[in-house]
Amino acid sequence: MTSICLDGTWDFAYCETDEFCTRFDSCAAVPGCFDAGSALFNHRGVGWYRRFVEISGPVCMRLRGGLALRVFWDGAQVGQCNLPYSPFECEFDAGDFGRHELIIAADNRVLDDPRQQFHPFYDFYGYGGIYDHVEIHPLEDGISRVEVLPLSHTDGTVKIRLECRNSPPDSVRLSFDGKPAVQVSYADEFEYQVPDFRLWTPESPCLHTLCVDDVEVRFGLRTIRCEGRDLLLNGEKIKLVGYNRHEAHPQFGAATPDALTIEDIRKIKSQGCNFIRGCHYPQKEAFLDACDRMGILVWEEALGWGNPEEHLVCQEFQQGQVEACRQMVRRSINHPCVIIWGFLNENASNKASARPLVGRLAQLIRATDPSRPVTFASNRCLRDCCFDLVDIIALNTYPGWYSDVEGDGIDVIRPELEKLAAQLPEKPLLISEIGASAMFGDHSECRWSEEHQARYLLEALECIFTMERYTGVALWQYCDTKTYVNTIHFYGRPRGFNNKGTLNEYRIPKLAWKKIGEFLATRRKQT
Ligand code: ADA
Repeated sequence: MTSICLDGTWDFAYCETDEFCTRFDSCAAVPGCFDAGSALFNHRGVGWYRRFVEISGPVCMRLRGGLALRVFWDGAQVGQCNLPYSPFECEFDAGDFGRHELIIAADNRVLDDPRQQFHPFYDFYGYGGIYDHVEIHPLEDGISRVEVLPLSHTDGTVKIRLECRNSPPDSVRLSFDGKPAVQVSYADEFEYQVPDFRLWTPESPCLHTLCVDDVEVRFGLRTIRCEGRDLLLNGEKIKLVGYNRHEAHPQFGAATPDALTIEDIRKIKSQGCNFIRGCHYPQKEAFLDACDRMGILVWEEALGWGNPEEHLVCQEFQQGQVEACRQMVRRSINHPCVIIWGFLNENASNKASARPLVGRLAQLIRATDPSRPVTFASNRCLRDCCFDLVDIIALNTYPGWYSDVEGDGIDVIRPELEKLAAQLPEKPLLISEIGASAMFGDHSECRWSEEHQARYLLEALECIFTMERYTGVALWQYCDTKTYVNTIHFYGRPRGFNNKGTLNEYRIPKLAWKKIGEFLATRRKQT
């Protein structure tokens, strides 16, 4: 199954409506976001991308973009994805061998309609374009998909799941790590012991390959499960320490170059962290690959942000969420770095009407992948009524930052975290967001200064390390990120950015970054 990568310079046109475009008067990079560049900065409309491809017969095209994509092949629509950031597979018949016209329309218009998956009030910019590499491959008979789910970290047993195109063969060839293949009878699902297995851990992220007939996948052998208040990685209690990270950069939008993504992960790892929450949508493949290789533990989540009751009860919204979770799990299931599945960040989970959707998504994910815990990040904290539906309790809390308090607000962090720890049910408890804004270069020592932010985040970290009850923390956030200005966030988002990054949007460190590095280095020496 040889994929053709379609990255490069495509013909391009921009229109304000979605009328089919025939005049391509410009060019654009794929991957790329048309509204991040100077010509169409902040525009909302439809970007039309075109190129020609030589391929024939039944094919599958993989792409990821926003906010809504439509795919046209020789003028006819062959696919559509209304799920922003979602890894999308588009299958169609490419026809006879020859030169075919491929057009992808990326629509970034945002409607405030409950049926939509992206909303104007989300606190991150909804870029228009093709966010990730575009690949196309011929669909051939035989094995079409291989999933490997680790079952045991002690004897190396995995569950192998196979999918076939057309009728399954009687037997398949299995080869681990390039070793001589063994022939086994075909089954949709079976258990197997990986020969000479090595565990995947953050310290030693060993990876294996499995080749089933002609399909090769990479996987890591590790287990992750909840036991009482603890999260166990390979049977041992683990503390997660890291950041929330958006896939964004002012010059590239959501279509960040892989080099930047990999460098971000390297920085986070070398600072002494072991965890990234990929907020608030499915991640790009290069991110997951790099986390697999560098030993970073990942929380991957489906798109959602502060969705009110009105969205949660809307049939079309629910259907979109179900499909987004399905696509995310299907795409990322073999990545050992992913240890937590999430969805619906800060939904109205204090309302009973949230329970059907939260419960449905958790069940759906577990049915496809019973090997990882499921959660959502709650900002309803003690008022939440959905914690019984998920495996980990994850809280977004900003004590002393958003709350109205005297002074710098830092001394309220510990009491607040103690209060939450004392009152929440017996499940692993994670702080999925905590942070304070700092304007890059502000050294006034007041709120919004780099000094204040550094003190705030150090206190949060100190609490997490000294309070046994907490399974970990994802600080908010790795770097500053572009958001909307004309919404409810206006007063808290100077420059149109969420300024709670420990680096600015160009990855230049603020004081907090340096201080957190020192803090983690000292802790490493002590243990
Ligand atoms: C929320 C949300 C984040 C961000 C943050 C903030 O918790 O999940 O996306 O908006 O608040 O900066 O206020």
